[in-house]
Amino acid sequence: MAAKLLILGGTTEATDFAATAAEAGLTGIVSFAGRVARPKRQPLPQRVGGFGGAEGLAAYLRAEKITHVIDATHPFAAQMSHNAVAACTRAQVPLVALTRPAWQAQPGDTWHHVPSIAAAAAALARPAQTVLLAIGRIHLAAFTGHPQHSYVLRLVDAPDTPPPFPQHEVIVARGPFTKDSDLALMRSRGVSLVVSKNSGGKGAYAKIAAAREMGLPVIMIDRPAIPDRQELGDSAAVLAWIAHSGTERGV
Ligand code: 3Y8
Ligand code: NAP
Repeated sequence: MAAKLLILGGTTEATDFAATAAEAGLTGIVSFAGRVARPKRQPLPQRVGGFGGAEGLAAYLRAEKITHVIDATHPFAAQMSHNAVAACTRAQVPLVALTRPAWQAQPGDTWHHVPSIAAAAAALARPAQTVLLAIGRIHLAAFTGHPQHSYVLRLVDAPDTPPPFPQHEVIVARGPFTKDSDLALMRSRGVSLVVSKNSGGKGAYAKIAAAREMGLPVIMIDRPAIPDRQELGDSAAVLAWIAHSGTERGV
């Protein structure tokens, strides 16, 4: 039976792999949660919306006769990754994660590692500053306990209600970002502190490189725990895995 892939997307790596798979003549579908108004067009057919938990995903895998799942979601999409492990075990479908390594501090970096979004908010208990809060929209509410700061908020879509911060500016922009554009943004706003997830990859790194150049501290949120699964680091390795794991199952 020919391979039919489900790519759990939402990252640069997912888009790159979808192009690789399309060029290799593979069929499949790229899946988005529906977090932003217009998800990026993919080189394969795409779907938008949750599956209804691990159970819903297992049912989807069976109904769509998916032969391989590639979890290329963001390292902070921990629930999706948990569900993918559970559903692929239940539906007996091979699963691999396409991941990118966490960023490592370079000489000149001043990082304060925190284990969670809540811990990052707690670390803002300090005198008023201008803070670049570039962690998206979903977790903004966690930071409302420190209204002394002036926040520069970067969001993919314009918010339908003003974010709950007395002093804030919304920058509506979608990555990937460049160091020069982030330097210009951070200098023009007088940013003196950056809050970031340790997302890895290139698309979100610009603010980290800009902080280093400006000698600014970064509150760096470490990644959430994700269950054990096979992890690969590039599209070619995933293509090889698809070829190999297919034969293993005798499909
Ligand atoms: C909907 C789908 C591609 C993928 C591009 C990557 C890079 C640019 C940088 C900052 C950091 C942030 C955020 C970010 C980046 C890439 C990648 C990445 C960070 C899109 C996309 C979807 C999302 C969802 C969105 C979250 C938000 C997070 C903004 C597409 C553009 C902050 C993560 O408004 C919301 O609800 C936004 C939600 C999850 C985190 C959050 O908690 O708010 N991503 N981002 C996916 C879906 O519906 O399934 O249109 O491309 C994808 C990308 N965003 O193909 O080029 O690979 O990581 N995304 C973070 O890293 O901290 C911005 O501003 O400096
Ligand atoms: P999450 O908290 O791990 O997942 C919450 C629920 O959203 C999941 O249980 C699932 O709903 C649905 N979901 C998540 N990703 C999905 C996908 N690719 N396709 C279909 N349903 C999905 O997820 P998240 O952190 O909100 O991330 C959502 C999306 O944004 C993912 O595609 C991720 O790659 C992308 N993204 C996230 C971040 C981030 O910082 N979190 C950054 C960049 C991109 P059901 O349980 O109903 O199936």
